[in-house]
Amino acid sequence: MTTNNLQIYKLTNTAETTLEILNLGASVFSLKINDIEGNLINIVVGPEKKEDYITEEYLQENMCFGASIGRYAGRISDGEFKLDETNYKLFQNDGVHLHGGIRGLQHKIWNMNSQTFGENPSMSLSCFSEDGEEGYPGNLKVEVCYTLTEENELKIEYTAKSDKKTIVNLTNHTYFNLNGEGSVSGHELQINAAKNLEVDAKLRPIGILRTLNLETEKNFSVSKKIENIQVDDTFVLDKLDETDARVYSAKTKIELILKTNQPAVVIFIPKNLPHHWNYNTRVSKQFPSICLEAQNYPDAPNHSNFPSAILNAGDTYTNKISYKFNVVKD
Ligand code: FUC
Repeated sequence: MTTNNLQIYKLTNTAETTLEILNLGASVFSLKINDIEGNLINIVVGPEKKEDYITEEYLQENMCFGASIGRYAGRISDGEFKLDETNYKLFQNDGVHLHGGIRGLQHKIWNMNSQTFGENPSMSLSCFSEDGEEGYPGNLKVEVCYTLTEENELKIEYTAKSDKKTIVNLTNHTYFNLNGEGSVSGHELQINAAKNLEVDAKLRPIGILRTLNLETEKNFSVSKKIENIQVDDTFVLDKLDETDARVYSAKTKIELILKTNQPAVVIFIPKNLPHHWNYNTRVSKQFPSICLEAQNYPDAPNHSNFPSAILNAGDTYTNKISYKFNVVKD
């Protein structure tokens, strides 16, 4: 892959909000939004240059900045699963198949299909994963549609179709920082989830849904400030409310509301980010960003009590994610 293959596409709505999408991984490269004082700030954290996304370090780190992830987002234990009495072996590293493996969709160049301008601008990109790639059955066609509404809602819709029975779990992996700089410690977080998934030392789900008690520092069912803690957890969405999660910064007064048709959200607040490249915003070394990855449960193909991740031949998989941004006025 060369730099010549890399393209950035832009959507701008009438509120001046601008979204940039990189064709590598159909990744959210930046999202610039007006804060309470009318300053346009980039609330998406990622490598500064598009060329950074095709370095060997980028591939190895697999941090998936802004990326569309698949064929299976999250972990699959031992890189194995069974479908109709057939065992499938996937690429794995130390007992874990992560984010679709080393040739996951996040490392492919996606095709630009179409783009609309004016009000509620949108774009659609697609990619293809052939039968047997990384060990998955079925030729899989994947499409993503990004829409930026006039109300500052970023709508992401993934669809996928296979010619054979397979498993699929896609998500978007954007790192947000609602201050456009510094740390997300101090942002408020609320997740409409009473349970998370219990995992082993390699972060592989063991099949148990754990009720979060109120004292647990990772219980965000009531809005609270993000402290200096690393979070890498799957929250099981209650689905009792209109919204699924909310992040808010009192500094910029920017609020992010997540809504999805998915059963879970993986919240990822890394302690640090890799140092191989510069970042596009001046983030702190510690707790610089938060990802809200709407998806099915990791390792669902290996747990009969988890929602099914099976996609039958000819059926359409759909994952709808809405990140709505409001500037809260007192
Ligand atoms: C999240 C996490 C992983 C990983 C990755 C980049 O999905 O669950 O642990 O580090 O993102």
